[in-house]
Amino acid sequence: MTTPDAAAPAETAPIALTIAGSEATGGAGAQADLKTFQALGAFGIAALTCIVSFDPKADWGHRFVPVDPGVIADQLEAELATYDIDTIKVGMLGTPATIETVAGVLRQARPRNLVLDPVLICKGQEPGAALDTDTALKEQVLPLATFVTPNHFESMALSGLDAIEDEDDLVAAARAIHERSGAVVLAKGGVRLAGPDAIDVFYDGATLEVLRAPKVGDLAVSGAGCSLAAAVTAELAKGATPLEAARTAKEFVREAILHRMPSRAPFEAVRQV
Ligand code: PXL
Repeated sequence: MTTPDAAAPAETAPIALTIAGSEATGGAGAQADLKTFQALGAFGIAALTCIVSFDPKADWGHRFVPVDPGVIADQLEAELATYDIDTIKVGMLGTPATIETVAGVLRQARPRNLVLDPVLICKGQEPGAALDTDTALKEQVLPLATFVTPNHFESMALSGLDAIEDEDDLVAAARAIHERSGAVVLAKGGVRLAGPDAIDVFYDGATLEVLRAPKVGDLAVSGAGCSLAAAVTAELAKGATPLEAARTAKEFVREAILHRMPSRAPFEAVRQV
């Protein structure tokens, strides 16, 4: 970075807002999003929707505390008043009340790019509550999304397919999710599909591209999905096309997995470089 001239007017930068949960240990959630935005040269902003704290006394399960919807609305009010924001990522929302609040703000704000990482189930939530949350997310937020990044499980839930076992299935899921939502889809196979490569399927209604990279290992790394969607968001904020954004994001996350952070938890976390 060059040092700006002290007397010159301040120069603006691409802005990326994430509406997401805090994952206290810094692997996933808003922390991963902000690190990704910074690494890719976007000015990062976050509205926190919930606080997740793993419980080392209980098999590292998720403790989940929602942020009061009024406080979520306050954060978004401050952010939208401070900057012109046209690129937003939505991560974990967590409750129907949060979804109601966030969807209401997004319907007003109408960002040019709305990247939805459709986090459907978080361990630590009651199954009944999770079902309500999933329905609300599909009904209220998915129709607003311009780009959606479902993982293996979420691709089944959003496409209605019973099983996704290979590349052809993932392509069918990506097509079905596009038909349903109208959004650009980047469906992630990750370590869930057999074979030497981690594959993701990009489909925007016209272009279908299977993105491939050699698997780094056979274990899922915490924060990979959050960072992929955040990298897409940063690239869109910088003016990339959706396909360029997807390609850059895949490469960025592969690097973050290669540089993963070891810990005492039973999983490693991505490290954005
Ligand atoms: O990786 C999904 C995810 C997203 N957001 C938050 C999380 C997690 C998983 O732990 O805690 C806040």
